[in-house]
Amino acid sequence: MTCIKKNSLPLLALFFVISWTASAQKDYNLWLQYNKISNTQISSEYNAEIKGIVSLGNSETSKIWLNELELGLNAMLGNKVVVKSKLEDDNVIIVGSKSVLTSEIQKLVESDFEKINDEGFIIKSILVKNKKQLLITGKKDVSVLYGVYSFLRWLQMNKSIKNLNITDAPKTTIRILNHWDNLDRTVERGYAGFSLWNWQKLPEFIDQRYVDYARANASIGINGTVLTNVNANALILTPQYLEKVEALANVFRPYGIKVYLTARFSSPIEIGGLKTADPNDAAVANWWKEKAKEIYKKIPDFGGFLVKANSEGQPGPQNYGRDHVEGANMLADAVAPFGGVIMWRAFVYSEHDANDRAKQAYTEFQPYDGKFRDNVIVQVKNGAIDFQPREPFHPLFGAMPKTPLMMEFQITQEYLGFSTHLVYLPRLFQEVLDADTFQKGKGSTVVKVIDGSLNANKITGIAGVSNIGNDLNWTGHPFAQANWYGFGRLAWNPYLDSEVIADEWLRATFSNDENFIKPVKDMMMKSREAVVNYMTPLGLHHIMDTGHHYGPGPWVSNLTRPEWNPVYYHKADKNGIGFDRSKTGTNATAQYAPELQKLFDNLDTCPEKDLLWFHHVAWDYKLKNGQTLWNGMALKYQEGVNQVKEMQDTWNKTEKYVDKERFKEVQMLLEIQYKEAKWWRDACLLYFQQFSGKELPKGVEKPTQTLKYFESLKFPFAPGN
Ligand code: GCV
Repeated sequence: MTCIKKNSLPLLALFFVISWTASAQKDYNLWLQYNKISNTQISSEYNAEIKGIVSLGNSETSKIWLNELELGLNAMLGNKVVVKSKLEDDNVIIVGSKSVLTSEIQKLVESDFEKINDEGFIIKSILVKNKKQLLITGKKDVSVLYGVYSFLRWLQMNKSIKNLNITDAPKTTIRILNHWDNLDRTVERGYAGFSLWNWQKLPEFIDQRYVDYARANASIGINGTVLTNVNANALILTPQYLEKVEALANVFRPYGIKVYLTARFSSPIEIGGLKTADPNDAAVANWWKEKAKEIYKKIPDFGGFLVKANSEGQPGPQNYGRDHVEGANMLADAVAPFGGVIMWRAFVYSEHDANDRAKQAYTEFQPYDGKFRDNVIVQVKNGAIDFQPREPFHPLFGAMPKTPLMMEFQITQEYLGFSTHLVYLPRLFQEVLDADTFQKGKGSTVVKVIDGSLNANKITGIAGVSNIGNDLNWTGHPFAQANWYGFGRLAWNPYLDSEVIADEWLRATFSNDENFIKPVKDMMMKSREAVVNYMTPLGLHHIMDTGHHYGPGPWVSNLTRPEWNPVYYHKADKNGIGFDRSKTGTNATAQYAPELQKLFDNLDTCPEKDLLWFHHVAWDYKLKNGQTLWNGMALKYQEGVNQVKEMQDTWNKTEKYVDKERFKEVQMLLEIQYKEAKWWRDACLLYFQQFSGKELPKGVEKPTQTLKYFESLKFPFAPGN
């Protein structure tokens, strides 16, 4: 029996505090763990190749890269790397932007500089006066910083550095997080605590979290952040708040991150004392011009505004009989003199339009093609409804060739199990980016619309609705960090493979042990299909409980706006299930290029993953695997549940590769996910069974509760609402 002496208690407590802190620190450190390299061959190679650092320049950014290099190298190599003031020995890392390199070194990488844009970087083994050195450089300081993070990632992945020759540059200009953070620090659709921005203590109090947030973003190439919710509050534009925004911008600047704000269209009335916010009113236009001047005086590199107008009750130009172009262009004129942009959202649908909600954004926005100012970029969600587990790509992509369109992904898991379900989203993002729009013939993929290459657009961008809050681990679920990471990596290079990103993230976050990497990567890659299977298989969508969107609610039919009711989307009846968007239905298929229209219209060629998105299909319809639709659907729900069980089995075998705390956290979260996957399966199948009138097929577990029970569940305090 262990006996604890009385006076040893404080020591014991200290031990717990220390071990808790170290473990919690891991959660906090995201993918920047810089674990000590255990592979002796690799660590001796690194020790031989890295004898010191010579850092050139003395900007704030250069201090950051030097700190980061020291931190990363010391931790990974297990000894202190020497910082030198000049180049004497060989095997030194030389870090600095183009302008501070000696002409001899500049010459060595002349052709590499031609391959990169302003934000790109070069990492190259070079010979200077016959001595081997490693150069990290770029045209601007922030590009050097990107190079440093990329180099450290390389080491985190234990790759050889003997002969490096890397050039890399972002393929999009705006790589931005959209925080749906309110001024009271609640976060709309946020599942990781409260907002990071402590408005009450700003501008004087600079929370270390702001610095760490900027660091994490810079490490994956994110270069912008919209601090406030698209359901905007005009107060953010008052002097009282602008000085707080300025303080954040000052923290983010050396990390290459620009601050943007959401502009509430009615601000001239709410905080400007005007009687109208009509964009064609000279006083209104002038008010915005003056406001822009005021902001840029404080924040010279302010990025611009993100606007949600005339959508879900937000004010906009239509309140005055004007259109989106008039509204966006008026704001664009206000920020243009300072180099600002307007990101105008195309997420619109009206309760007064009885037509298919999925068609409305296209119908409204497509005719505006070519009418926006050069500094306007239209921000389009990945699908035509709303961030569902699976949606066909939004038909606007490729359909507005004369207008830059930016992608809006949702990193926070509003419709994908909040921060309790492990769902690796880069898989979903990649599916959308890889989709072929056929708008300029075969190969006109969404990614080519986004990077501007299809239509030679100058501004390009990808936005991600943030999943970050003040939870210790930032994102609620340790694996939700991979979605932040993956978003950033894809925003930098939307052609990257999601599996490669998962591999990087796992190595940088947990371990390089192949016995861990292989099964866990596999689990991540399958997790997206699992959530589709247990929530909305075969093209079903928006059948979540309404309002908070937590859990299943296919039965909900009593909300005033028809398109807020799940019954609007699944249309289950005695004859079958699904939304007929083909030419026999709402003809939404006509918004796609003719090749796709034909493909989607025809039941035989419509991809089964989108079947019920485009068609109302009989319960006895034969799927490609020979099952009837009813049986196939039920089996998909069961498959989703089984997949979560497999995820649990996989994770349970990883204990020896992961620290205790994160191992346990993920284990508990998977338990919730498993329970909720079964809830989804049982609730949906019991509900749909009323219409199909059929038995559950063999292999599908019988529900343990009644439909009445599931319908009675209420979640008054579901987060993020
Ligand atoms: C910020 C969905 C969400 C809303 C969100 C909206 C949007 O409707 O449920 O919370 O509002 O999308 O993207 O504007």
